[in-house]
Amino acid sequence: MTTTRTADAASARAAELRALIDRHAHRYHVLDAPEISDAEYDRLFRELVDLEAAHPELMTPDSPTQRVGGAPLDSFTKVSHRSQMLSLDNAFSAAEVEAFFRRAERGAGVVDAYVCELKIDGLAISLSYRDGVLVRAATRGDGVEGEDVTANVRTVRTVPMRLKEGSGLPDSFEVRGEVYLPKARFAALNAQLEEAGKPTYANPRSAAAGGVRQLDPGVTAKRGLSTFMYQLEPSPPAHTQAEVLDLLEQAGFRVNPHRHVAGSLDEVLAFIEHWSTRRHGLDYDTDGIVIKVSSLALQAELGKVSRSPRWAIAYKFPPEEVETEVLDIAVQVGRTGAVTPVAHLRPVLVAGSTVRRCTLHNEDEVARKDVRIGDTVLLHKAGDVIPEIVRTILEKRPAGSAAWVMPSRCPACATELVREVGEVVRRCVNPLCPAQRRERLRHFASRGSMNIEGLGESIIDQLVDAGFVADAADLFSVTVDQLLTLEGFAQRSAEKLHEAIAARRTVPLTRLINALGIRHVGEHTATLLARHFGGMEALAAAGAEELTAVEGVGPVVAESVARWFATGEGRELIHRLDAAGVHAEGVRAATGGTWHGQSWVLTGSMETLTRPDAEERIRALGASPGTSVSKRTHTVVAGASPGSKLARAQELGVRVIDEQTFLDELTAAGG
Ligand code: 1X8
Repeated sequence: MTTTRTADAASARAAELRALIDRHAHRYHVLDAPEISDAEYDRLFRELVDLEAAHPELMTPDSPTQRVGGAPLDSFTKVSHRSQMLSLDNAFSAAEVEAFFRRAERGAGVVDAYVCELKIDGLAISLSYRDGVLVRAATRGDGVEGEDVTANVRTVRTVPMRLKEGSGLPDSFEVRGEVYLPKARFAALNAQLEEAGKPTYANPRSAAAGGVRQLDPGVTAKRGLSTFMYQLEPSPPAHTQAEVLDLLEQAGFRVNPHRHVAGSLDEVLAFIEHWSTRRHGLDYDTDGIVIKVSSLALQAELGKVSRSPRWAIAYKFPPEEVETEVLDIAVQVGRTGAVTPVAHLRPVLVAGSTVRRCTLHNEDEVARKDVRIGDTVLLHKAGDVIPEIVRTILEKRPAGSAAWVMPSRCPACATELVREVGEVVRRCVNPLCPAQRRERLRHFASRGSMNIEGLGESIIDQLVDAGFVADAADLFSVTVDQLLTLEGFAQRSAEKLHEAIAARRTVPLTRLINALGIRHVGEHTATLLARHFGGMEALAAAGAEELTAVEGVGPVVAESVARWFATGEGRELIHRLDAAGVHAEGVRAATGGTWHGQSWVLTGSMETLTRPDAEERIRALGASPGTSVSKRTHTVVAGASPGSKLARAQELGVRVIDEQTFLDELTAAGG
């Protein structure tokens, strides 16, 4: 019991927990070698949160619990760097790297070693430590002054809040490096933004910058940023750049493992060659190789010219832009009726894979780029992942070509397409459109939805063409005999697919919600809705207002969900799926609860309840315990020594009650 612990024991345990959590977080995030399970880690973390809540005087600014919170900032303060953050000169060829070698050796005499490092396409940051504790994080800015982004950078798991003991680093120093967003995170973030109908990021770099320059650290915390550090300012006790990297690693910073000490130009060129193709297999963007004179004494001797060091250069990989031809621009009808122009391309290899098609997003985008059928275009991959037409090469445009025009009718059902005010997409609004049906069925069966094994797109097409299936519910009444009439099926394969479909009559609620194909609802939103409502009936009964109260669900999404369940189509499908025996598993027994759909936030410590107990009682009444205060928060319960959440609640006019009132309301609500 934290409340009966003596102050000394509590203080000792808090220190112990901090050390344990730091150690395991480092093993997990930096070394990629966890020693304990996630659940065990969460348990330690939870214990520290509770302990600090019970003994606020034990809270320290470097506590791992401080990574998550922090009140949103209004703007960033300017801060000066300890010394100028330099920018690198570029080299675009082996000859230019050789010229750099000659310049360096002319200035410094013999250079025995160069360090080659991957150039990370992220955002430069500088971290200041004093007596082993992170005190400030700043963006590069103009190199002399940057912005104070400490609250945000504290949420980045690879940034140590406190250095390991005996790291041998100076009492006060800056360490510099890059913050970046892993490619996989970038793809997931954009998918989520697209799902919510919000603008997407052009590449991981801009998504990382958006994450660091966030006014709300809570948003930064969720983005999944990572870091690689490479410079120490001042540099003693190291004598070489190679030692600097080792020292940083030992102190607990994440340092890129792909580094190489080279003794000759040939060795440097071989390193460049090695990574020129292999870089596409990394989980982060690299746009070049940084080559540095390793000796720090020689670096000092070489100095800088204007804003660039004479002891380093950045070899830039040739941009991965390739030319190809637009064979056709087709339009695709999505499951929600959105009509998207898609360029069909002469197949080309770019950033490690062959590209045949590329979305042009919408008609405005086609017009802006003036891409035409027959054009030769420059193609690249945004964030090394998503193919994108950079521009058309006008000099190569064939004579007599015409600007592309969006069809005015649906290519599948000839219904007049509608473009709503303020929208960039045109939609087919015919709910019976065969193209939409087909896409909805594909989506229903797909891996992220019902995940029906063996039910791929071509079989769905066959089932629709044969007239066996018109909507998702029909899938469950397809017979083995019907399957046998389709091309490519034999007794065994027909039975297998029949069984696979039947096996997915019961799926997790998240999958079933996602499978419905509601506009703006993908895996992410489906998870939020499933967690909140616990069952399809509760979700179907919720109005737009109640949906908006779900954390992470905005008014556009709420409106879309409410409308779907209110229309004949939605109701009918739910009813037919139900009749076909399709159900969500693990549905909460009691739907509703007196506080159903409300978000309650706890701050400060309580005398009679531990935080987990309080949260459990909130959940039992159908509400969800939230971690941050927003306009949608129903109530904030303020215990002793409440934190910034109380101030935030007051600012937003959210209802605040004390512990006794909370207990009274729990009792009154039957909790
Ligand atoms: C910029 C970068 C450097 C390194 C990696 N990525 C970058 N974007 C490195 O040295 N490993 S150094 C640098 C700079 O000095 N502007």
